[in-house]
Amino acid sequence: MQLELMASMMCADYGNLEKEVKNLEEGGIDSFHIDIMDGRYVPNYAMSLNDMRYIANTTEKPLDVHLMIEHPNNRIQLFLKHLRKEDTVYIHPEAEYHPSATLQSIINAGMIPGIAINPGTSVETVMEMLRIVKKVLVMSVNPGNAGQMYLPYVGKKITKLLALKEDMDFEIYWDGACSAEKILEFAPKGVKGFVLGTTLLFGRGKPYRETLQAIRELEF
Ligand code: S6P
Ligand code: MG
Repeated sequence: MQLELMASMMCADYGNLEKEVKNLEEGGIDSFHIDIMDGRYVPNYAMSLNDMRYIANTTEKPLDVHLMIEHPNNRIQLFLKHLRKEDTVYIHPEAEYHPSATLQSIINAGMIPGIAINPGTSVETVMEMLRIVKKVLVMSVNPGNAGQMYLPYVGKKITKLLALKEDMDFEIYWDGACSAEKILEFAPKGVKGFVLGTTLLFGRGKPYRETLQAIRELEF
């Protein structure tokens, strides 16, 4: 199984953003993970619309847009109009009254619909949305910040999702504190992709190419 590796761009060096994008591309990254925050749904701001547009104009690789904003339905078109068909948009179901309507807007615009599931959110509460989405982003930390500790109870939820993914036709992705150990443990079970942040990729003093190659060579 070909692993998908996404770079968490809130962890990148903003003094050299274009160079960061190019180095990641040359290193073999599959897509760029864009953490959009509104300071309300999560206690941080991180990236915003202009950062997303800049990266969209700098690369032809897909974007993986993770909306951590209240009521995404009110603002979804602002994001969708800058995206391409191969891009994914994740919403947090708790952040909207009618999240399935927001997912439908993503589908209607031609992008790939996804939901992000917080550590404290159960599979049961998002069951109906699993029928709509193509991707499920499992948060193994609480959303809002990079560099947090892995929350071990999330593992049980991944096991539940793995049992549902074939019938309900979605893929599972990992976001938060992603280490080589976690990839080694969860990729063979069927987790399709991993968001790489400060734990494994950024600020480690190693060229991205070296890190990404080492991940691709992990033996499952
Ligand atoms: C967290 C965000 C994530 C982080 C990523 C950072 O709210 O959704 O995408 O940026 O988890 O990775 P790490 O290895 O620093 O936890
Ligand atoms: Mg994220």
